This record gives sequence, C-alpha cells and structure tokens, in this order.
Amino acid sequence: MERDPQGNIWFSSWGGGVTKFDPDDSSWVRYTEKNSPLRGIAADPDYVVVNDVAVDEMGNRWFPVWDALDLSRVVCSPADEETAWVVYHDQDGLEFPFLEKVFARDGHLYICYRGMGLTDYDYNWTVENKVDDRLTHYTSKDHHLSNNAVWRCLVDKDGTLWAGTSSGLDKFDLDWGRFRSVPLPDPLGPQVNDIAVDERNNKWIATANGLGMMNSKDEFVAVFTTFNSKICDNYVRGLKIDGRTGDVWVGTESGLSRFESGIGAPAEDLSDVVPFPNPFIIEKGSEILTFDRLPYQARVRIFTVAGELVKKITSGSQWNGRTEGGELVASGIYLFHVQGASGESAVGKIAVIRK
Ligand SMILES: [Ca+2]
Repeated sequence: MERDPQGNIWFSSWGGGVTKFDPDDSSWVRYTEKNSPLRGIAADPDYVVVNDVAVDEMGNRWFPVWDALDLSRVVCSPADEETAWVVYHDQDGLEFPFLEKVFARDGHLYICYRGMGLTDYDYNWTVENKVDDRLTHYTSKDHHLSNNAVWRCLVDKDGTLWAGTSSGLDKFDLDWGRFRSVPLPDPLGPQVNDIAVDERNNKWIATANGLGMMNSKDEFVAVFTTFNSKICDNYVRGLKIDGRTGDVWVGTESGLSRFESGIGAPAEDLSDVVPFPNPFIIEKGSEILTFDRLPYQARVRIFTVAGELVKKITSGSQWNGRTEGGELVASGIYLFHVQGASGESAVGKIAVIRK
C-alpha cells in the first residue's frame, strides 16, 4: 500500500490486481487484466498477483507482477495520468517471475525475488525510454546475499542498500561490491520480513522472532518481543512508519501494534528544533536530552554561556549531559547551536539542573 503525490492510495493484492482509492471523491478503481496491462498467471488469466506498490519521487507508480502469463514483470503507471502504462518484460532483462517487494529511489527500482535474489533496475528517471536502462542482479552465489529469498530491500538516508532475507539482514558494501551479513541480536531472526527507515536513519527490522531497532551506526539499540513490550506477536510481518508522528506501525501474525518512537518529521526551520526535557534534570547521570525534530544531516554543538565548547553531537539527536571528556556538566544555562546540511543554523538555550 502506498500513497502517491496526488493523494491516491494504491493497494496491491494476491489475485485481484491493483486498486486505487481517491480520497477526494472517495472513489475506488480496480485495475486488472481487463482495463490495464497487468496480467494474470498462466493457470488462471483472471488471477492477477501483485505483491507490492512503490511510488518514486516523480510520482510514478510501480507494480511487480507475479508469474504473469505474458512474461511481463513490472508495470509502471506514470505520474502523468494521461501517459500510457509502461510494461517491463523478461526481454528487458527481468528474467525471474517470482517478484516480491519493490523499492524506488533515485531513478532505480529495486526488486526482491522469492528465491532468486535482488535486482537493481536503473531506469535512469525515464520511464518511457528503455534504451538508457541498466540492470544489476545480486545473488547469494556472486554477491554474498545471505539467502536468495529476499523479502524486502531498501536504500536508507545514507544511500546504503539493505536486504532482508530468509537467513538474515544484509548490507551492501560498496567497496567490496558485495553484501555482508549484519548479525541480529537474540532472539531476532533468522528470517527478516520487512525493514523500515525512520527520519533519523534508524533501521527497524521485522523478523520471525521480534522487532529490532538499529541506529545509524548499525548498532541495535532496542529489541521488542512479547516478553518486554506490548507487541501483539513475535512474528512480525510488516512495518510502516508515519513520518509526521514517528509512530511505527507493526503488523504481526496476531494483530497490529503501534510504537510511539517520538521521532517526528524533521524541522524545516531549524529554530523549530526543540530540546526536551528542558530544564534538563540530571539525577542519576543516565538521563538523556533529545533534540526533537532535528534533521538527519544536522549537527549540534553545545556551549557554555561564556562561549566555551562543551560537546559536539555528530550523530544522533541526543545528549547525555556530558562534555567531550565524558564528565557531567555543572548546573546552569547552556547554549546550543544547530547547523543544517546546507549551512543554515539556529541557536537556543538549555537549562541543566544537577540533583
Ligand atoms: Ca529509462
């Protein structure tokens, strides 16, 4: 399920093609072999299997078609509704029929296969023109994927390609030109069913045995199971993150759970970056202050009122109340300076109270 820039919501289905819901007039349109280039399976041409929908930055909608009888693999509904849908066949290099999830980013469509690895299809931003397209196919044999059954792949905010497979989580290593396996903490894994990225580039990992959260340095900082959280079931099938509220919606075998991560949409104006709690009361020394709505690439520096640098926060959005040397700061007023990726900046104050 995905929303396109016009506000339409697109649903994929196992056997029923693709459905579009337009919230403006509450209309539903179903696309099947009768009114679109989507095609059914050989055993039943009316049975159109589409496992996912991806919407790219231009608003093009991409549908992976499972085992279509005419050997079509991917169908694209261009952002401009007047343009005819474009079909990518096996002749376009997409030889494998069992397509699972797709992910669109920067002119590439990444395709996960059940049992056949992962394809990076570079359509080069031009949907109608196939002459400029390039395809790279990754497998366990040639590129060290943990397993050729790939259930989800995506590109994170740093441009790194991730794959969730039946045998674990893989990260693409550009220097090496191959994937390497990222160890999952107990009891997560082994199968990774879904991956989602939040506004701070944390990776949320849905597995057959719990949900994990990994920070932007690839360290697992949280593991959620029925033993330590209110998650409905340890078998986690799918994830969606609401970028506005930071809520992580967790689809499990026994129901839907919602986790309030508190990681909301990044501030467009850096003066909207607010530290909390403020005043920042330090009692045990383990307290954390968070800069809410800090954009991922922004950096924070904390100063005394005399202008002396106390701490640079180069990754993440949190401060533990300590100096560069690891000492807890004294009670008092501190200034913070936020600098965005393109040089814009803002300043504010934090009151620290030591108890
Ligand atoms: Ca192209």
